[in-house]
Amino acid sequence: MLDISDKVVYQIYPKSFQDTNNDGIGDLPGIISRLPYLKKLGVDYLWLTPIYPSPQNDNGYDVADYTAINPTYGTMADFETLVAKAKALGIGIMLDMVFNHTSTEHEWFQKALAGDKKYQDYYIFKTSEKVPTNWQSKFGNSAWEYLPQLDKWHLHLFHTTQADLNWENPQLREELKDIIRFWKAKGVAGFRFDVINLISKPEVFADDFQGDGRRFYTDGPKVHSYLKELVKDTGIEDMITVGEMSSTTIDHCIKYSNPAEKELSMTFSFHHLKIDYLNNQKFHLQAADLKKLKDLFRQWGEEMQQGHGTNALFWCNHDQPRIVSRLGDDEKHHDISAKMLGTLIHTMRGVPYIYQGEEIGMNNAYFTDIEDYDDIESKNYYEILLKEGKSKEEVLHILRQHSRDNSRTPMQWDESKPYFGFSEVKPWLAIGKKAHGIDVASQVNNPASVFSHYQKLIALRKTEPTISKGIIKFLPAEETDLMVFQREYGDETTLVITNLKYDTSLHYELPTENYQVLIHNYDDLQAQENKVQLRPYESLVVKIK
Ligand code: TEU
Ligand code: CA
Repeated sequence: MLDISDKVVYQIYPKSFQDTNNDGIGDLPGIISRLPYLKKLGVDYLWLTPIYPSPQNDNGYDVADYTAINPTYGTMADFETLVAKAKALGIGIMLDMVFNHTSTEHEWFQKALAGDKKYQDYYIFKTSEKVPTNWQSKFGNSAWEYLPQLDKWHLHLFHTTQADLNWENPQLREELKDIIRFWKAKGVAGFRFDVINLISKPEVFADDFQGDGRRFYTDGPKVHSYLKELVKDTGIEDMITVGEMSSTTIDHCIKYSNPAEKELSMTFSFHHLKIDYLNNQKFHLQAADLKKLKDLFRQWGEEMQQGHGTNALFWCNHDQPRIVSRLGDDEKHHDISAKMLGTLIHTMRGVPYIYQGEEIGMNNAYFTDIEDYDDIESKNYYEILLKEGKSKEEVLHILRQHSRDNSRTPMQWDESKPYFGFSEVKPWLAIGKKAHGIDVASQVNNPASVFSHYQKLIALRKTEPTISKGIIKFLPAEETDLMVFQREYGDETTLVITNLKYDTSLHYELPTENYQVLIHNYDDLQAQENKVQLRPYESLVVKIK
C-alpha cells in the first residue's frame, strides 16, 4: 500500500491557473510553466480537474471524450510533457475521473439517441407517461429530461447535458476500466473520482416524499462492489486515489478508504462545509455554526481513525467559496485568519489538499452582477431564488457567499502585470474584486506571507511524525470557539490550539511549560509559564517535551 501519510495534494483548476496562448483560458503549457513554483511550495501531487473534450456546460465535468485532451487546454503531447516534467521534480499527476455521467455529446449518448440499444443500456432511460420520479437535480429542477426522439426520459443528477451512466451494465464498467488503463499507461500517479458514491442506482425508481431523491442513490446498494471491481481489475490499489462522496456517512467512508477494503486511499466528505447552510440548503444562508464545525472535525477525525479510514483534509476546491472569506476575516485579519485555517487542515490526521490560490489567501470574487457569473449552478439558482420571491440584491448577496465561481477566478500571480499575470487578454472569468495586494509575486520570498506559512505546514508534515502518522485526539475546550486537539506518536505529543473567532481572546493551560513551538500565526507568543493567551484567529502548534 502506498504510504501517503506525509503527502500533500495541490488542486489545479486548469481553466483559471495560467494562460500561455492568450485566449484568456488557462492551459497545460501554463501548468508546466508553473511547476517550479509548485515545487517551491513543496506539494507532492497535482490533481487536475477535467481536461478532456467537453461542451463546457459544467466546465469539463460534462465529458465528451475520456481519453483525449480538450484542444483549448493543449495537446496529448503537452500532457505527456507535463507528466514527465512533474515526475522529474518528484510530483505526481492525479486525473479527475467523471464516471457517474457523461456529456450528452459523448459518442455513447449520441449512439443511444440514434437508437443503438447497446449504448442506450449505457445510460438510465425510462419509458413513462410522466416524469419517472420527483427527484431533483443538484443544479435545481427535475433530474429527468424527456427525449421526444426516443419517447424516453433520461436521468441526470446534475445538468440536463450530463447523462447518468448505468453501472449495472458490465459492458459499461469494462469501458470505464479501459479509460483508467489508458491514463495509467500515460504515467499518471493517481485518480480523483467525481461523485463516485452516486453510481449505484436503486432497483426500483420511486418518488421521494421526504427529500430530493438523494437517499435512494447516495452510497447505493452496489457502490462498494463496483468500486472493488474497478480497483482490482485496473490494478490501482497501490496508486493514490480519492473519492468525492456527496452526502455520505462515516461508516461508508470507512468502507471506501480502509486499506483492508481495497477500494480507495481516502474520501472527500462535505459535512464540515455545510455549517453555513440554513437547513442544509446551499443557497439559504446562516452564520457559520462553529460548535458544529468542532463536533464534525472531532467525530470524523476520531471515528475514521477508529475504522482505519482516511479523510482528505480540505477547505477549498473549485465548488467551494474561498475559506478566508467564508470562515476567516478577509478585511481586518486576512493573513492571520488564512494562516489559522491552513494550520487546522494541515495538522489533522489525513491527507491535506490545497486548492490553487488558497496558499496565498485568495478571497471570494465579490461579483455584483449576474452577468459576472459563469457557473451553471449559480445561474440556475439565480432564477430559482428569484422565482421564490427573493430580490435581485438578496440573490446576488447569496451568490457572493456560496457561488462556485468564488473559487474559479483567475490565479493571482503578479499584480504588476495585466490580469495579475494570468493572461495578457481578458480572462474567461473576471479577476476577483478583492484581489488587490494578494499575489504570488509579493509572497513567494516573504517569510511572513501566507505562502510561506503553507510552505512551513507542508514541510512540517514531512519532518514531524506526530503530524503525519500520529493518532488524533480532540480535547475538551470550555470555550465554544477554542478548538484543541493533539497528535500522539510514540512518546511524542503535538498540541494544536486554535481560536476560531475574531472578537475574543481566550486562555489555554498547556500541560507543561516545557514545550517547543512548531508553527504559530502571530509574531509573538503571549504566555505566562504554561498559560497561553490566544488572540483572534490565533493558532499555536507546540510539541510537548
Ligand atoms: O461535485 C458534486 C457536488 O457534490 C457539488 O457539485 C455540489 O453538489 C454542488 O457544488 C452543489 O453544492 C462534482 C464536481 O466537483 C462538480 O464541479 C461537478 O459540477 C459535479 O460533480 C458534477 O460532475
Ligand atoms: Ca490558453
